[in-house]
Amino acid sequence: MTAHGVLMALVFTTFFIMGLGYVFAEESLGRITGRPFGWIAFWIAAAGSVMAAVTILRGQSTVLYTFYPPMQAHPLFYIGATLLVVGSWIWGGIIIASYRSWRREHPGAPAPLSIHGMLATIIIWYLATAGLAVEVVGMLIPWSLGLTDKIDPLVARTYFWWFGHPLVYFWLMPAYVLWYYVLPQVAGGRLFSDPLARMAFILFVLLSTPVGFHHQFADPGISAGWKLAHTVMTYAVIYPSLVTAFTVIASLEVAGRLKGATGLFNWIGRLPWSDPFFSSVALAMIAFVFGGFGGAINAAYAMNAMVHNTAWIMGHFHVTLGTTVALTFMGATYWLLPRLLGRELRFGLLARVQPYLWFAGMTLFSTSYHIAGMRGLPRRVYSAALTGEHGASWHALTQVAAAGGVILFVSALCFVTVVLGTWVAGKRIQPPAFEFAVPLVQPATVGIWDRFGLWTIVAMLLVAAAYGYPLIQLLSHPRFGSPAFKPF
Ligand code: HAS
Ligand code: CU
Repeated sequence: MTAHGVLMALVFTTFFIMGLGYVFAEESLGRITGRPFGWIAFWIAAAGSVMAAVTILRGQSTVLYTFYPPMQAHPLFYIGATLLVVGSWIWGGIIIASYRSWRREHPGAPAPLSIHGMLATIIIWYLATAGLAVEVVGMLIPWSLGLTDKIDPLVARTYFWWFGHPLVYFWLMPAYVLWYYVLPQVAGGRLFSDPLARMAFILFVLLSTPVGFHHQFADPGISAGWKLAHTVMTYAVIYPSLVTAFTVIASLEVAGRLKGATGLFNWIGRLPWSDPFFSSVALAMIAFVFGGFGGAINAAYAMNAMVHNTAWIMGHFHVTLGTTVALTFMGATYWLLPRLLGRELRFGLLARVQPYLWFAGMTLFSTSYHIAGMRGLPRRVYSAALTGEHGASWHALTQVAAAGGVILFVSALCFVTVVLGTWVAGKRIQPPAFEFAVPLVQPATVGIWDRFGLWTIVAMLLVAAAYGYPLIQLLSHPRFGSPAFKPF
């Protein structure tokens, strides 16, 4: 389970996002400044990932992907994870350098929307990983090396969730870039509004981080007032996703109407549902209706008490991360491969079926886990036998989830088959051009949403406001600490 969580949630996403950033730097800016550093970053991140994975597979780091202390992993797990992040930091620096080099040649022009979105992602990532660095470098590594004998779980968790919530937008925003900047083009439409997209990205920069306590409602030692403040911010950060829902659907409606649809809803049928990129993203969006709705439930203090630490949460993050983000990335792979490799997609039929299989599998998996969670099935608890009074009401649901898991596995096999088949045996073709969505109205000059320096400062102030006082309060109490636990 730890390997699954770490490799899917942290490794797969980070590498895909780094690659996507390079594609946009190359295609939208015409350059990758400091390319050799990109390779250094890649190898650092790869070495770190392998290091962490080996200690997990050897059974020395059974800590799940949130690596909550006082469960303790092998030092190389934490060091490996740190190297993955260091690689991503270098990557962020390269994208920023590419942008700055482009900016010198294009004074006064707004950045291409893809780069705008990637820059916002990178700023969030730097703000978020600051918290992670304090936790991992300041607490977990010395403790796992035996330099300190106790750890304070609550303080560590607080640093972790400073990182952990913006982490989910680090995953989501590159998907949004694809929705705004590629999807309308593939669907044959226009981007409905460029400024709305830019605004949404900046709102994420501001609001992604000061929300982490919505993962710690059940934790003692953090006052209710601060939990409420983070709740309010969480509801605020839902807004840019609602804006995204509006803008992207409007863009798709434009596409359908350009293809001749005139009725209220018949534009939906005119969309290219058999194109694997389009269907992946469209299904990813439909999943996010449920993922976002569930998120709003999680964020409500009282309702959170019903779902916290239950299987509901696994249901939630398999629709959001496991479908909205992962399916968008898989769909984007179908769009990228011919362009990057100059090869036609091999096994096209599998590519067309795969997104639907994923959606079907995840519907079974996630719905049953949401329900099981409401019936109290705990998460993060190892139980091979679901027996007893409660067990019976969970058992059938976990069987449905397992059936979903089998469909997901088949879908993943289809994906890997198409990717490998295309890579080694796809028919050679002239690589199709990278074509990006054209907005209905092209922004002429730099506007308020392009002022990255300003928004970064505001975001830093918001992080300081959200975490400064609670952390001082936490650290000012006598801390006792916990010895390490290795449950397996
Ligand atoms: Fe979450 C827990 C709240 C979004 C991931 N979340 C998690 C965990 C993960 C995760 C991994 O407040 C577990 C952490 C752990 O291990 O403990 N989450 C939210 C909220 C949002 C949200 C308010 N989460 C995400 C995203 C994730 C993600 C995105 C990954 C990528 N989440 C929580 C909370 C917890 C939590 C609590 C802690 C629970 C606990 O107690 O432990 C919001 O960002 C959601 C906003 C989204 C929307 C949806 C907009 C809809 C769109 C699509 C429209 C499409 C349509 C159909 C209409 C409001 C953009 C299209 C039609 C066509 C024809 C194509
Ligand atoms: Cu969160």
